[in-house]
Amino acid sequence: MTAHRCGTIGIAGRPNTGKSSLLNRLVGEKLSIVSAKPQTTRHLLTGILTRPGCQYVFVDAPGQQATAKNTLHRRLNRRATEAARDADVALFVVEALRFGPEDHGVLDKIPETQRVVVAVNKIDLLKNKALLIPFLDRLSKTRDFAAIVPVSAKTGRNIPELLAALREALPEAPAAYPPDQLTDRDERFFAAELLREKLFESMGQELPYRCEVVIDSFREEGRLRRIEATILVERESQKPIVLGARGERLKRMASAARKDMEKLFGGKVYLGTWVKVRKAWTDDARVLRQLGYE
Ligand SMILES: Nc1nc2c(ncn2[C@@H]2O[C@H](COP(=O)(O)OP(=O)(O)OP(=O)(O)O)[C@@H](O)[C@H]2O)c(=O)[nH]1
Ligand SMILES: [Mg+2]
Repeated sequence: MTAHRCGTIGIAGRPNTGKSSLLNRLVGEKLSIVSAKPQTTRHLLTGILTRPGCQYVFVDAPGQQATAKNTLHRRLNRRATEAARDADVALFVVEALRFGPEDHGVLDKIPETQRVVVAVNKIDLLKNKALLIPFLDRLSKTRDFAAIVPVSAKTGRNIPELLAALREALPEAPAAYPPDQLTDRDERFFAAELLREKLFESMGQELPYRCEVVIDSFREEGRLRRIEATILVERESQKPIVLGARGERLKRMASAARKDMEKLFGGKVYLGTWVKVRKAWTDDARVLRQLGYE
């Protein structure tokens, strides 16, 4: 019999390569928020997959940015680096046929001694599959990787192969979590994240980066979860944009978030939303600390 394996897998990569999508696909549940905009993920999130003989503890992290423009960015970059460094294995996610200076920059921050498995994601977008072979070849020369696996988080292609490669790289250890545990985060966390995802989906290029969601209260009343959330913006002028004409945009976003919460929590949700100004919070170390960005 082969020994049981268990360990942490820190997901790393530049913004938008599909790290969160991949975590969701690997654990088979939508835990991490996803958007077409870069820098969606801000918090470390554990997703646990328990299989016979192996427990995978994935840690999703913010995308590592080449240039940090404010204090928030610097905090996020630190989180990203630590997640890959402190894990048993780093899962380095790149986009198929795209390996540029930003990707190199992320790789350089992962210590040479760390075991690294590469997921070459978004292969479903490839028109000419023949180009993949030379790309994988080039990639394999940049470092001594434990494995390189082309995948698609979108279609699920080669996910079993990626899990097999990760298993090989994990240390021998007993399971660290009960087999039915899916994550280390609570419902309050997911409530905030799901609303933040709607801000990323529905608003323009700049504004989502100026917004944060804070859960003011989360109460269970019988089978109903009563949640009050505040959306923080940086300036007064941003408030009407979040609200939209007659508050329609906020209503739409809140309704979409509520539906996702009901699906994830498996019960009815009441969601109240407010918009408030917290001046320049992305550059205010004290506010960032209050918001949990150490
Ligand atoms: N076609 C295709 N799109 C993908 C795939 N994986 C992710 N995407 C898309 O890529 C975009 C970014 O996905 P995310 O999962 O948010 O990427 P991320 O690396 O977590 O991004 P950050 O958190 O911002 O660093 C989204 O629009 C996803 O739908 C894939 O395998 N195929
Ligand atoms: Mg992400």
